[in-house]
Amino acid sequence: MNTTYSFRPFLLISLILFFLIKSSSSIAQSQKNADDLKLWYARAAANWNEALPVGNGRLGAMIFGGVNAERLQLNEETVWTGKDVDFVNPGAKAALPEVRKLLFAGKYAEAQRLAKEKMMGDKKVGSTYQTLGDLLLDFQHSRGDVSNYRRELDIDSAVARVTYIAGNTSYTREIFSSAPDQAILVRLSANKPSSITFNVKLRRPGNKATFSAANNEIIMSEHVGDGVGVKMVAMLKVINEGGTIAFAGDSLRIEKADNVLLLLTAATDYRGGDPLKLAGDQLAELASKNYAEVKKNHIADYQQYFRRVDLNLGASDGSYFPTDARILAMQNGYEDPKLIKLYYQFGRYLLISSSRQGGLPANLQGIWAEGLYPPWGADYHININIQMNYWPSEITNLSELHMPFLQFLKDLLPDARKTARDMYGIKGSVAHFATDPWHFTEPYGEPQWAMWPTAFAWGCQHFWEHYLFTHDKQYLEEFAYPIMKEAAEFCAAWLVENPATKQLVSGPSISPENRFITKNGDTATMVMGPTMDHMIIRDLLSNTIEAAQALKKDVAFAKKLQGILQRLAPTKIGSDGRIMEWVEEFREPEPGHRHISHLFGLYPGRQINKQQTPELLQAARKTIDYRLANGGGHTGWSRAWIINYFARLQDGEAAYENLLALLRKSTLNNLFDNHPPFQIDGNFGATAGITEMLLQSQAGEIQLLPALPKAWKKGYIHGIVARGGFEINLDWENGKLKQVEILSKLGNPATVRYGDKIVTMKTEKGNRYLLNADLQ
Ligand code: FUC
Repeated sequence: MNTTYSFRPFLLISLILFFLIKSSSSIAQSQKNADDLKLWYARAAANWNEALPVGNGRLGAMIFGGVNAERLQLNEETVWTGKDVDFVNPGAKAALPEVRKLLFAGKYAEAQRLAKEKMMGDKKVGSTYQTLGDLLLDFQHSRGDVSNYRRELDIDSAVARVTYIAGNTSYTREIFSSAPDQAILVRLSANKPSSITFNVKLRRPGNKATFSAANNEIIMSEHVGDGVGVKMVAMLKVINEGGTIAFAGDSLRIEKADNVLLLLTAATDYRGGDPLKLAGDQLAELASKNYAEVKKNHIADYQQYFRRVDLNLGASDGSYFPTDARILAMQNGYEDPKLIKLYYQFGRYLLISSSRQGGLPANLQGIWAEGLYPPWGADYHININIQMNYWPSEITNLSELHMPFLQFLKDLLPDARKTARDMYGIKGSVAHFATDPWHFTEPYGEPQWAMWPTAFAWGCQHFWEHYLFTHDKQYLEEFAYPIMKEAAEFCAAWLVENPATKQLVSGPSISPENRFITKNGDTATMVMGPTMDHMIIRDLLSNTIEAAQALKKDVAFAKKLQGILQRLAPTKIGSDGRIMEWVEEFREPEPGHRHISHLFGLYPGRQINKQQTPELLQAARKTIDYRLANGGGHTGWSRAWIINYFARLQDGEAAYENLLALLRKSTLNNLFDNHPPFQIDGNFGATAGITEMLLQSQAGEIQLLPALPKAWKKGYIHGIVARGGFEINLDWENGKLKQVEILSKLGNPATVRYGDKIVTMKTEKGNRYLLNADLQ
């Protein structure tokens, strides 16, 4: 791919023409409103993938912005069908030795058949995340009479706006989802009195919701999943200034108001309690408050997270154009550093808006999902996707927002213990490829994705990472370590000796969701000892040992884990120089497969690096190159992982090339990542990847600008975080470090590296240290 596109004047011209024809906004207006931290459009969303997301971690809306018909597609994070079910296959324990024997004998297809029959659970109760419903506004402005339309999402304040002129009146809709007040607010205003006339109602697909109305309120209720799921309630209150309000069928009709405020609350019984009372109490409390005050509190709450990081990658003309035009321009070869900045900060916006303490973690779609059957149930896939959601959390200074995922893993424990015991006859905790808010951990379906027992172990990496960034001993002792220990106990008992090599291997297991061709031409997936399992187990065991040492406890247990590590099958390089994914050098039916699991040790692990494992580093490079040469990176998250891989390989140009590819091929008009369809992991993975290009700290050093591409000649990133508790302000120019300011939050010593220069220094808690390009 050609990465050195230069700006082409004809593109700018074609963009201008494109938008003069397509929209009613003028270029002059566009220029006036150019802003780095706004997604904006000169037209309403034509479909869901163009709508704009707001969220407070729990309550979300996708804003379409139609002039005559506004739609807010609503979500509440606990609107799930399903229930807690136990579906361990009781025959698994007995089949386990036989499956292992077959695999050791190279009888892959037979082993797989047996595992499917005897080890998979039968999940009879389906579960899926669902929409809460829609908030619909019907304005009936006279058609053809609208100008100066603009729809925007300001990610610096987490407020969305729709503005336009109809007739001679300017209209403004302002929309946000407040965390302090747990509600979505829509404020409608106009520059002339008595101008606001519309109908408003709630709706839910499936026609099973019930509605009631009184006191300018509409209440929508449903026991979702036909009674197998949560009971949900959404409540809307309309407060008008001026004009009249009355019920009209299933809607409220507002006529000739000066301003109107719509308040929306919602609740379910997922955590107990009466949803009607929960939503009702929130609504009553909010209704007594002053709008300006509520908005101010929302913005302050949001900005305490968002404004911790500031990024500048250089100027571009792009920010004068609507966001969809900028994506189009990127697709046509234009490079737009300000769009990359917007995309980066949008990733942080999405985490702040979908993952708040006390709530569920961000699912496959964060919290934003349409309809009753979103792809993959918008569930928690734990064989890459949800882990990727949390890759940016610590490094982009959103450490608290990591907690919903850590708490969720803790909440899996009762089920994870039961599955370890009943399925494998082993102590400790285990989970397989996916789960849901009812916390199932058993495998079901096809062994190709399900027969994979290291999901929980991978999740445990996040416990240790949170500690590395915060050095919070109390958290480690009381919360994280006991869980890591249980997962390590499972792995210790799970590994078996390979009779041929005497090494310890994990299995039966897969390399997530990849397949291989056996010598006799069968396609299979299961082996004894897929590389990824060993990388994950090595990571978990090493982290657990370090945690035990930090807490000065469990000396004997740590020694036992050390012994296991010494016997664990090592990562091997194949005859073609690539890291081996499985135990043998199989032929691959899909050599560009989206999962590149066997490089876990490169990222998010820390087992492969230049200093200690140069051969593996070279082999990792070959592995990625081969995947890419065979069409790899075709899903958004896969491309995002590749950016992180190249950042860790310290190849800024390749990381940048893949970042451009992500924006060009896997990004929707609203900047959502495209799997396809929309899946949020790629947004989060790319935000992590951009950070990894600029700062790394996994190898005991704070490494500055490890993968800075030529395209980012001058810029800065302020407020990102390194392990050990350091907040970093980095500035560069002419492609070289200019200065770095390090805030020591914990008083730990710091080793700082820039290229070949290294300096080690003592620091004092709360002090800032300014170093120049020579690290002096
Ligand atoms: C993993 C991936 C798929 C998809 C799904 C939700 O299993 O292999 O591509 O992202 O999760």
